[in-house]
Amino acid sequence: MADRPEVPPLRQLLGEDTPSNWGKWGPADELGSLNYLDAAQVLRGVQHVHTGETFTLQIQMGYPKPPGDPLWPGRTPIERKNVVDESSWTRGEARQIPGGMHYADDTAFLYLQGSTQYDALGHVWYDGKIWNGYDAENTVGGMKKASVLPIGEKGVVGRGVLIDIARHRDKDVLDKGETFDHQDLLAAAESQGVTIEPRDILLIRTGWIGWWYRTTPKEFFHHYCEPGLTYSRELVEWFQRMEIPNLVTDTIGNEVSAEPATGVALPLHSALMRNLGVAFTEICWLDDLAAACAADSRWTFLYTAAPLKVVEGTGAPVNPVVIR
Ligand code: UVW
Repeated sequence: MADRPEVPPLRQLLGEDTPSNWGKWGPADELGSLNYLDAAQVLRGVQHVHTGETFTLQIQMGYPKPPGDPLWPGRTPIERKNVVDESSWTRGEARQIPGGMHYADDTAFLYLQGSTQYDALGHVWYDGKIWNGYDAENTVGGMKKASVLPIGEKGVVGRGVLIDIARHRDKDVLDKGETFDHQDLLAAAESQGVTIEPRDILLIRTGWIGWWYRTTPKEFFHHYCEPGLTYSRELVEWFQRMEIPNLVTDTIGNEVSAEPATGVALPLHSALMRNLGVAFTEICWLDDLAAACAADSRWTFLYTAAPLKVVEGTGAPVNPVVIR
């Protein structure tokens, strides 16, 4: 049998001295780099509203026809079930309400990461520790620490900047496994005529989710490897130095699925989310926003979002709203 190259453990890839923000906001912190988004950042974001156009960044939940919803392999789409409707009264099953109002009710089974979502900071870990050094035992049976709840309680508001890597590379969508790093982001920003500033909420468009709706699941998942940011020590240091609070992309995983040099899966989840406390927002719809930004060459705006306040949740659906 041919030798298979060893995939190094995360600790080895990232190094023992990997950049970390653990303890920066105290031993009880569960918000991580979202702490950077104070009132001054909200007011800075407001300064980038010029026309009042609004854009919602969530994809539809329960897309009604093929291909359905884009999901990380192994997750299943929302199962929404109507349990009360007009037929409940026709059949005489529903309770009469004084005044005669009728109503409809639904239930839903869903993966909390099964649509546009915020990951809880404790969503991923290695070496038995989640964000801020909390023991991974806190994830058992529900997240007792670093769940999505503190993000929902806070709300995420600040200046957003969109970097359109697909447009920069003159493509509708990046190729499977295609990578880019912070230097590419800076080059794309320069060509867009925008500067990424400290504490910006960083939105990156690859065209990947748009492609989901134009192709078939078979093609999408064939040799599955999403395009995206790829790990380097310099990139992690750049995120830390720039105090980026939130990474928002139109991919399912916010980074290339496997780091090309070593094959390590999703190392930036650990390097940025676990170690720096950067909030991850995934599966966003950025095509309409990008088209508007390109049309008037304005790539900054007010970004607002608040994931659902799911107690002990590993993540939660969200519909971010951008105001230009
Ligand atoms: C995984 O948890 C694997 O991915 P995501 O952060 O995209 O939900």
